[in-house]
Amino acid sequence: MKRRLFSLTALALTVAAGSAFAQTKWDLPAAYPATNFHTQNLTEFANDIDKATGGKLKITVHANASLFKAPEIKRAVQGGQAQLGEILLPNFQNEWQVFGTDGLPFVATSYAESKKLYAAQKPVLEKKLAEQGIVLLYAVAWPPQGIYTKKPISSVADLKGIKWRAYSPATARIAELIGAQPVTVQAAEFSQALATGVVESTMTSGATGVDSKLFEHLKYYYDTQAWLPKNAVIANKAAFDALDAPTKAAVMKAAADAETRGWTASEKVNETTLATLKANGMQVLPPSPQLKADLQKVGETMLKEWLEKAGPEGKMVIDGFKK
Ligand code: PCA
Repeated sequence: MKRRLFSLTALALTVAAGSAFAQTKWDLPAAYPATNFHTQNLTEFANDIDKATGGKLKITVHANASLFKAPEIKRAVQGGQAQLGEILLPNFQNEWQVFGTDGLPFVATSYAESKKLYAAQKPVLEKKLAEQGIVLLYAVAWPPQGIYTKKPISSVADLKGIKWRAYSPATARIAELIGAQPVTVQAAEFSQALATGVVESTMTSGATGVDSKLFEHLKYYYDTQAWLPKNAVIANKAAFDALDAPTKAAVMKAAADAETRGWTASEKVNETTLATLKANGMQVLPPSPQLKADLQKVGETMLKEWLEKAGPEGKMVIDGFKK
Protein backbone atom coordinates (compact mmCIF):
# COMPACT_ATOMS: atom_id res chain seq x y z
CA MET A 1 0.00 0.00 0.00
CA LYS A 2 2.73 2.35 1.05
CA ARG A 3 4.71 1.56 -2.09
CA ARG A 4 1.76 2.08 -4.39
CA LEU A 5 1.23 5.48 -2.87
CA PHE A 6 4.83 6.45 -3.47
CA SER A 7 4.85 5.34 -7.07
CA LEU A 8 1.70 7.36 -7.64
CA THR A 9 3.21 10.54 -6.25
CA ALA A 10 6.31 9.81 -8.27
CA LEU A 11 4.43 9.48 -11.52
CA ALA A 12 2.30 12.50 -10.96
CA LEU A 13 3.48 15.62 -12.65
CA THR A 14 2.02 18.12 -10.29
CA VAL A 15 1.52 21.60 -11.56
CA ALA A 16 2.66 23.89 -8.82
CA ALA A 17 -0.23 26.03 -7.67
CA GLY A 18 -0.30 29.37 -9.37
CA SER A 19 2.77 28.77 -11.48
CA ALA A 20 3.08 27.56 -15.02
CA PHE A 21 5.72 24.89 -14.79
CA ALA A 22 5.41 21.15 -14.21
CA GLN A 23 7.19 19.81 -11.22
CA THR A 24 8.61 16.30 -11.04
CA LYS A 25 8.96 14.62 -7.64
CA TRP A 26 11.43 11.85 -7.07
CA ASP A 27 12.04 9.65 -4.05
CA LEU A 28 15.56 8.71 -3.03
CA PRO A 29 15.70 5.81 -0.56
CA ALA A 30 18.98 5.59 1.36
CA ALA A 31 20.07 3.10 4.01
CA TYR A 32 22.19 5.18 6.37
CA PRO A 33 21.27 7.76 9.03
CA ALA A 34 20.64 11.40 8.13
CA THR A 35 23.83 12.47 9.94
CA ASN A 36 26.05 10.10 7.96
CA PHE A 37 28.34 11.86 5.44
CA HIS A 38 26.88 9.91 2.51
CA THR A 39 23.36 10.99 3.44
CA GLN A 40 24.40 14.60 4.01
CA ASN A 41 25.94 14.50 0.56
CA LEU A 42 22.67 13.17 -0.88
CA THR A 43 20.81 16.06 0.70
CA GLU A 44 23.23 18.54 -0.88
CA PHE A 45 22.89 16.73 -4.19
CA ALA A 46 19.11 17.07 -4.01
CA ASN A 47 19.38 20.75 -3.05
CA ASP A 48 21.77 21.44 -5.93
CA ILE A 49 19.31 19.89 -8.38
CA ASP A 50 16.44 21.85 -6.90
CA LYS A 51 18.39 25.09 -7.34
CA ALA A 52 19.74 24.29 -10.80
CA THR A 53 16.30 23.38 -12.13
CA GLY A 54 14.49 26.25 -10.44
CA GLY A 55 12.44 23.75 -8.43
CA LYS A 56 11.41 21.65 -11.43
CA LEU A 57 12.90 18.45 -10.03
CA LYS A 58 12.30 17.88 -6.34
CA ILE A 59 14.09 14.95 -4.71
CA THR A 60 13.12 13.67 -1.27
CA VAL A 61 15.88 11.76 0.54
CA HIS A 62 14.50 8.98 2.75
CA ALA A 63 17.32 8.25 5.19
CA ASN A 64 18.02 5.27 7.43
CA ALA A 65 16.20 2.64 5.36
CA SER A 66 12.88 4.33 6.12
CA LEU A 67 11.45 3.72 2.63
CA PHE A 68 13.23 0.52 1.60
CA LYS A 69 15.69 -1.66 3.48
CA ALA A 70 19.28 -1.60 2.21
CA PRO A 71 19.11 -4.85 0.22
CA GLU A 72 15.80 -3.77 -1.43
CA ILE A 73 16.85 -0.38 -2.75
CA LYS A 74 18.42 -1.61 -5.96
CA ARG A 75 15.36 -3.59 -6.99
CA ALA A 76 13.12 -0.64 -6.10
CA VAL A 77 15.07 1.60 -8.48
CA GLN A 78 15.17 -1.07 -11.15
CA GLY A 79 11.41 -1.57 -10.91
CA GLY A 80 10.65 2.16 -10.76
CA GLN A 81 9.12 2.15 -7.25
CA ALA A 82 11.83 4.71 -6.55
CA GLN A 83 13.32 6.90 -9.27
CA LEU A 84 16.73 6.89 -7.66
CA GLY A 85 18.46 5.39 -4.67
CA GLU A 86 21.72 4.85 -2.86
CA ILE A 87 23.12 1.32 -2.64
CA LEU A 88 26.20 -0.32 -1.15
CA LEU A 89 27.74 -2.04 -4.18
CA PRO A 90 29.25 -5.07 -2.36
CA ASN A 91 25.78 -5.91 -1.02
CA PHE A 92 24.95 -7.10 -4.54
CA GLN A 93 27.97 -9.33 -5.13
CA ASN A 94 25.88 -12.51 -5.33
CA GLU A 95 23.93 -10.98 -8.21
CA TRP A 96 27.09 -10.13 -10.15
CA GLN A 97 30.57 -10.57 -8.73
CA VAL A 98 31.93 -7.27 -10.04
CA PHE A 99 29.52 -5.37 -7.74
CA GLY A 100 31.65 -6.80 -4.93
CA THR A 101 35.09 -5.80 -6.22
CA ASP A 102 35.46 -2.97 -3.70
CA GLY A 103 34.33 -5.25 -0.86
CA LEU A 104 37.32 -7.60 -1.19
CA PRO A 105 39.87 -7.35 1.63
CA PHE A 106 43.35 -6.04 0.78
CA VAL A 107 42.81 -5.34 -2.89
CA ALA A 108 42.46 -1.54 -2.64
CA THR A 109 43.27 -0.27 0.85
CA SER A 110 43.84 3.49 0.53
CA TYR A 111 41.80 6.33 -0.96
CA ALA A 112 44.23 6.56 -3.90
CA GLU A 113 43.93 2.84 -4.62
CA SER A 114 40.20 2.93 -4.12
CA LYS A 115 39.86 5.67 -6.76
CA LYS A 116 42.00 3.64 -9.12
CA LEU A 117 39.83 0.58 -8.54
CA TYR A 118 36.70 2.64 -9.19
CA ALA A 119 38.16 3.83 -12.50
CA ALA A 120 38.84 0.21 -13.52
CA GLN A 121 35.39 -0.93 -12.37
CA LYS A 122 33.32 1.94 -13.75
CA PRO A 123 32.97 1.02 -17.46
CA VAL A 124 31.74 -2.54 -16.73
CA LEU A 125 29.63 -1.29 -13.84
CA GLU A 126 27.89 1.27 -16.06
CA LYS A 127 27.34 -1.35 -18.77
CA LYS A 128 25.86 -3.91 -16.39
CA LEU A 129 23.59 -1.33 -14.74
CA ALA A 130 22.45 -0.04 -18.13
CA GLU A 131 21.38 -3.60 -19.02
CA GLN A 132 19.29 -3.54 -15.86
CA GLY A 133 17.66 -0.23 -16.80
CA ILE A 134 19.76 1.74 -14.33
CA VAL A 135 21.97 4.83 -14.73
CA LEU A 136 25.00 5.20 -12.45
CA LEU A 137 25.06 8.79 -11.17
CA TYR A 138 28.03 8.70 -8.79
CA ALA A 139 29.86 6.57 -6.27
CA VAL A 140 31.73 7.42 -3.07
CA ALA A 141 33.90 5.19 -0.87
CA TRP A 142 33.30 4.56 2.80
CA PRO A 143 36.33 5.07 5.02
CA PRO A 144 38.66 2.03 5.38
CA GLN A 145 37.32 -0.95 7.28
CA GLY A 146 38.65 -2.13 10.66
CA ILE A 147 37.67 -4.65 13.31
CA TYR A 148 35.55 -3.83 16.37
CA THR A 149 35.67 -6.15 19.37
CA LYS A 150 34.79 -6.33 23.04
CA LYS A 151 38.14 -7.83 24.06
CA PRO A 152 41.64 -7.25 22.73
CA ILE A 153 42.72 -9.52 19.87
CA SER A 154 46.18 -10.33 18.54
CA SER A 155 45.36 -12.86 15.83
CA VAL A 156 42.27 -14.15 14.03
CA ALA A 157 42.30 -17.15 16.40
CA ASP A 158 40.98 -14.72 19.04
CA LEU A 159 37.85 -14.24 16.91
CA LYS A 160 36.92 -17.91 16.85
CA GLY A 161 33.25 -18.54 17.64
CA ILE A 162 32.48 -14.84 18.03
CA LYS A 163 29.11 -13.48 16.83
CA TRP A 164 30.25 -11.41 13.88
CA ARG A 165 28.00 -8.83 12.33
CA ALA A 166 28.27 -8.97 8.52
CA TYR A 167 26.74 -6.45 6.10
CA SER A 168 27.61 -8.12 2.77
CA PRO A 169 28.40 -11.55 1.31
CA ALA A 170 32.13 -10.77 1.60
CA THR A 171 31.97 -9.77 5.29
CA ALA A 172 30.02 -12.99 5.97
CA ARG A 173 32.68 -14.97 4.08
CA ILE A 174 35.41 -13.41 6.25
CA ALA A 175 33.59 -14.70 9.33
CA GLU A 176 33.48 -18.21 7.88
CA LEU A 177 37.16 -18.16 7.03
CA ILE A 178 38.18 -17.03 10.52
CA GLY A 179 35.81 -19.39 12.32
CA ALA A 180 33.46 -16.67 13.58
CA GLN A 181 29.63 -16.88 13.36
CA PRO A 182 28.31 -14.51 10.69
CA VAL A 183 25.02 -12.69 11.31
CA THR A 184 23.98 -10.29 8.56
CA VAL A 185 22.63 -7.05 10.02
CA GLN A 186 22.31 -3.84 8.04
CA ALA A 187 23.46 -0.52 9.54
CA ALA A 188 19.92 0.63 10.39
CA GLU A 189 19.47 -2.32 12.77
CA PHE A 190 23.02 -2.52 14.03
CA SER A 191 22.69 -0.68 17.37
CA GLN A 192 19.77 -2.85 18.36
CA ALA A 193 21.50 -6.09 17.37
CA LEU A 194 24.46 -5.07 19.48
CA ALA A 195 22.37 -4.02 22.46
CA THR A 196 20.47 -7.32 22.46
CA GLY A 197 23.63 -9.40 22.09
CA VAL A 198 22.80 -10.76 18.64
CA VAL A 199 26.27 -9.65 17.53
CA GLU A 200 29.45 -8.75 19.41
CA SER A 201 31.97 -7.84 16.73
CA THR A 202 32.12 -6.44 13.19
CA MET A 203 34.28 -5.06 10.46
CA THR A 204 33.27 -1.61 9.30
CA SER A 205 34.41 2.02 9.21
CA GLY A 206 34.89 4.60 11.94
CA ALA A 207 31.90 6.36 10.37
CA THR A 208 29.52 3.50 11.08
CA GLY A 209 31.18 3.06 14.48
CA VAL A 210 30.11 6.59 15.35
CA ASP A 211 26.69 6.36 13.60
CA SER A 212 25.79 3.24 15.57
CA LYS A 213 27.58 4.32 18.77
CA LEU A 214 29.59 1.10 18.80
CA PHE A 215 31.66 2.46 21.71
CA GLU A 216 28.69 1.87 24.00
CA HIS A 217 29.24 -1.88 23.70
CA LEU A 218 32.61 -2.48 22.06
CA LYS A 219 35.96 -1.32 23.39
CA TYR A 220 38.56 -1.99 20.67
CA TYR A 221 38.97 -0.84 17.10
CA TYR A 222 41.76 -2.37 15.03
CA ASP A 223 42.55 -0.05 12.16
CA THR A 224 43.25 -2.73 9.55
CA GLN A 225 42.38 -0.52 6.56
CA ALA A 226 41.28 -3.65 4.76
CA TRP A 227 39.05 -2.20 1.99
CA LEU A 228 36.89 0.82 1.14
CA PRO A 229 33.43 -0.30 -0.05
CA LYS A 230 31.49 2.17 -2.18
CA ASN A 231 28.01 3.54 -2.07
CA ALA A 232 26.58 4.19 -5.52
CA VAL A 233 23.74 6.53 -6.35
CA ILE A 234 21.67 5.09 -9.16
CA ALA A 235 18.63 6.20 -11.15
CA ASN A 236 15.90 4.37 -13.00
CA LYS A 237 16.81 4.84 -16.66
CA ALA A 238 13.25 5.35 -17.90
CA ALA A 239 12.64 8.04 -15.26
CA PHE A 240 15.93 9.72 -16.15
CA ASP A 241 15.23 9.53 -19.89
CA ALA A 242 11.84 11.19 -19.34
CA LEU A 243 13.51 14.37 -18.06
CA ASP A 244 14.05 17.28 -20.43
CA ALA A 245 17.61 17.97 -21.57
CA PRO A 246 18.42 20.86 -19.16
CA THR A 247 17.13 18.84 -16.19
CA LYS A 248 19.21 15.82 -17.21
CA ALA A 249 22.26 18.06 -17.45
CA ALA A 250 21.51 19.52 -14.01
CA VAL A 251 21.32 16.01 -12.51
CA MET A 252 24.60 14.93 -14.10
CA LYS A 253 26.36 18.12 -13.02
CA ALA A 254 25.09 17.76 -9.44
CA ALA A 255 26.18 14.10 -9.48
CA ALA A 256 29.72 14.96 -10.58
CA ASP A 257 29.93 17.59 -7.84
CA ALA A 258 28.55 15.17 -5.25
CA GLU A 259 31.13 12.56 -6.23
CA THR A 260 34.04 14.98 -5.74
CA ARG A 261 32.55 16.32 -2.49
CA GLY A 262 31.83 12.81 -1.19
CA TRP A 263 35.36 11.46 -1.61
CA THR A 264 36.79 14.51 0.15
CA ALA A 265 34.25 14.16 2.97
CA SER A 266 35.02 10.45 3.35
CA GLU A 267 38.72 11.10 3.99
CA LYS A 268 37.91 13.78 6.50
CA VAL A 269 35.27 11.65 8.23
CA ASN A 270 37.80 8.84 8.52
CA GLU A 271 39.95 11.08 10.73
CA THR A 272 37.20 12.72 12.73
CA THR A 273 35.32 9.51 13.48
CA LEU A 274 38.41 7.67 14.71
CA ALA A 275 38.99 10.65 17.05
CA THR A 276 35.35 10.42 18.19
CA LEU A 277 35.74 6.71 18.95
CA LYS A 278 38.78 7.53 21.11
CA ALA A 279 37.01 10.40 22.84
CA ASN A 280 34.29 7.92 23.77
CA GLY A 281 36.72 5.58 25.47
CA MET A 282 37.49 3.22 22.64
CA GLN A 283 41.02 1.98 22.05
CA VAL A 284 41.94 2.63 18.43
CA LEU A 285 44.90 0.39 17.65
CA PRO A 286 46.98 -0.87 14.75
CA PRO A 287 46.59 -4.61 14.11
CA SER A 288 49.41 -6.83 15.43
CA PRO A 289 51.75 -8.30 12.79
CA GLN A 290 50.10 -11.70 13.36
CA LEU A 291 46.58 -10.33 12.93
CA LYS A 292 47.71 -8.53 9.80
CA ALA A 293 49.30 -11.67 8.36
CA ASP A 294 46.20 -13.74 9.20
CA LEU A 295 43.92 -11.25 7.49
CA GLN A 296 46.18 -11.03 4.44
CA LYS A 297 45.72 -14.77 4.03
CA VAL A 298 41.94 -14.40 4.26
CA GLY A 299 42.21 -11.70 1.58
CA GLU A 300 44.22 -13.97 -0.71
CA THR A 301 41.70 -16.79 -0.38
CA MET A 302 38.81 -14.43 -1.07
CA LEU A 303 40.43 -12.87 -4.13
CA LYS A 304 41.11 -16.33 -5.53
CA GLU A 305 37.50 -17.43 -4.92
CA TRP A 306 36.21 -14.19 -6.37
CA LEU A 307 38.32 -14.41 -9.55
CA GLU A 308 37.02 -17.92 -10.14
CA LYS A 309 33.44 -16.71 -9.93
CA ALA A 310 33.88 -13.31 -11.57
CA GLY A 311 35.32 -14.72 -14.81
CA PRO A 312 36.96 -12.60 -17.54
CA GLU A 313 35.12 -9.42 -16.49
CA GLY A 314 36.49 -9.71 -12.96
CA LYS A 315 39.99 -10.42 -14.19
CA MET A 316 39.81 -7.39 -16.48
CA VAL A 317 38.85 -5.13 -13.55
CA ILE A 318 41.65 -6.43 -11.32
CA ASP A 319 44.22 -6.28 -14.16
CA GLY A 320 43.08 -2.76 -14.99
CA PHE A 321 43.44 -1.78 -11.36
CA LYS A 322 46.94 -3.26 -11.04
CA LYS A 323 48.22 -1.64 -14.23
N1 PCA B 1 29.54 1.13 6.86
C1 PCA B 1 28.47 0.33 6.32
C2 PCA B 1 29.03 -0.30 5.12
C3 PCA B 1 30.48 -0.02 5.13
C4 PCA B 1 30.68 0.92 6.23
O1 PCA B 1 31.74 1.47 6.52
C5 PCA B 1 27.99 -0.70 7.28
O2 PCA B 1 28.69 -1.04 8.23
O3 PCA B 1 26.88 -1.21 7.08
